[in-house]
Amino acid sequence: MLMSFDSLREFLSSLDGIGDLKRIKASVDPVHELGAIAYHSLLRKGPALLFENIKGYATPLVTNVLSTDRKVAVALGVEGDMRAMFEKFLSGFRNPIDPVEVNGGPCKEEIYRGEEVDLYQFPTPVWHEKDAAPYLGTFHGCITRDRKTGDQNMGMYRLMIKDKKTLWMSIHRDGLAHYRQYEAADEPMPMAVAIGMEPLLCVAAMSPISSGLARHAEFAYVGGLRGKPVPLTKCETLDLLVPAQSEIILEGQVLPRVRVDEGPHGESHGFYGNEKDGLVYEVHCITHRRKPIHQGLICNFMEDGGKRITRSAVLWGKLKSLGTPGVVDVRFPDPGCGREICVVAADIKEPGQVMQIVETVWGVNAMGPNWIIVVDADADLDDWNDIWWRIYSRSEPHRDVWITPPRQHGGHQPLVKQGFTSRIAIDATSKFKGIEFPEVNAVSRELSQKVLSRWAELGLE
Ligand SMILES: Cc1cc2nc3c(=O)[nH]c(=O)nc-3n(C[C@H](O)[C@H](O)[C@H](O)COP(=O)(O)O)c2cc1C
Ligand SMILES: [Mn+2]
Repeated sequence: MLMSFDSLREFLSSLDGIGDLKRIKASVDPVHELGAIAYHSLLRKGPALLFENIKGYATPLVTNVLSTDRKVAVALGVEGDMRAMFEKFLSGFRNPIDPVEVNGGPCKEEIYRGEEVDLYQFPTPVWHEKDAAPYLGTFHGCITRDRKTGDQNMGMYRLMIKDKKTLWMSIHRDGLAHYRQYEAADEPMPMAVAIGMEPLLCVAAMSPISSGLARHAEFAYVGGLRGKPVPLTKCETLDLLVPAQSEIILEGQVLPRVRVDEGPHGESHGFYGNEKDGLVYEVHCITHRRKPIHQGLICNFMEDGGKRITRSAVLWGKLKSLGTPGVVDVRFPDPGCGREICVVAADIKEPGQVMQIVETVWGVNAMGPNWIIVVDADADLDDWNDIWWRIYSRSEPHRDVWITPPRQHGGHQPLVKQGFTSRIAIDATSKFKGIEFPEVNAVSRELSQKVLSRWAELGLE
């Protein structure tokens, strides 16, 4: 089943084929209830959820499309272990393919302009109980153009519905850099929003992809991943190109010199947050497929989107290119919101090697993580029971835990909002600890396989 997908629909039918898409026919309230169902299904590593009967709406909404390793593997067209996924993810950077421009496209099957524009036409959830409003943009791409070079960028910046034509947004990085150019010229910034994209395009929108890939960076990257160009089509009212296969496109402009207090909204660090420098996006045209599928996610430290995999892949690639000795695997697990906690598995052969690894990870990753745990090469990085067991049994706090003085930090969690925090590294390996560790008493792999092959026969399935 190695393939690439042109559209969200194709991807969903592939998930359906392996039993990883659940159609929910029961009536569900978009205010709080839908988000809570999505959250509990995430915790249970459930399938993608297609809500077909959202109270008050005919349009369905899909969520949790990349919430498990298996679904990310399908999106990447990879079979095999996490390392195969890392390599595939990185291949898009190595071999980018420029997008192609096409005429029209499915995203233009229906077009609404001016007074016909109504953002409330879609079943947009109030995802968390204390969110200020429905959030229409939670797993999408905001597309803007560099005012000087003409290059396009696509980033995922959340969008809160203010009224039927207005969204408030929280925007940083490349999108904000574009905005500042327009604001300096006292012009509104043209922006298009694509919702319901083939999921790798969402992965590109949520990843820092611009550098080194020149024009249309996010689209060239996904073209590289898919081995074929992403078809883009012209907006109806803006000089911007958007993915032609999208379910829904918004066209509009971000106002210069206007700031609003956006939020609160549940954020990926696990707390509510608001953006005091929020921007105002006015929508003047909506195009969409006939019978569109709306899409979104509930933000939490554990969320849809697979960032624990994509961020791990980026670090893996950097450590590999630097030839960091001994590193065999890395992971940014969900509880660290995919960025603040890093677990590294390494084959330790020399004294001091663990510290060398820690400093390299901090060196290549200026924004974090502020927690690093180094474990032996045989650890299961996806199993917190295993990691915690190693922390308590292989590290002595006075000797194997290192804490730095506070330094600049890009994290957005409440404690470090001022931009400073200290960092901690834990050497939870068994090497150079002054003892020969006794043998581990877990059931061996061979014996495990043998008894597990009898599981059904024993009536345990
Ligand atoms: C679900 C989700 C929501 C996000 N919301 C925001 C947001 O509201 N504002 C923001 O600046 N970044 C947000 N991000 C992070 C950006 O998407 C990320 O920094 C990305 O690199 C931005 O694109 P850019 O590098 O092209 O600017 C979010 C990421 C995810 C996965
Ligand atoms: Mn970018």
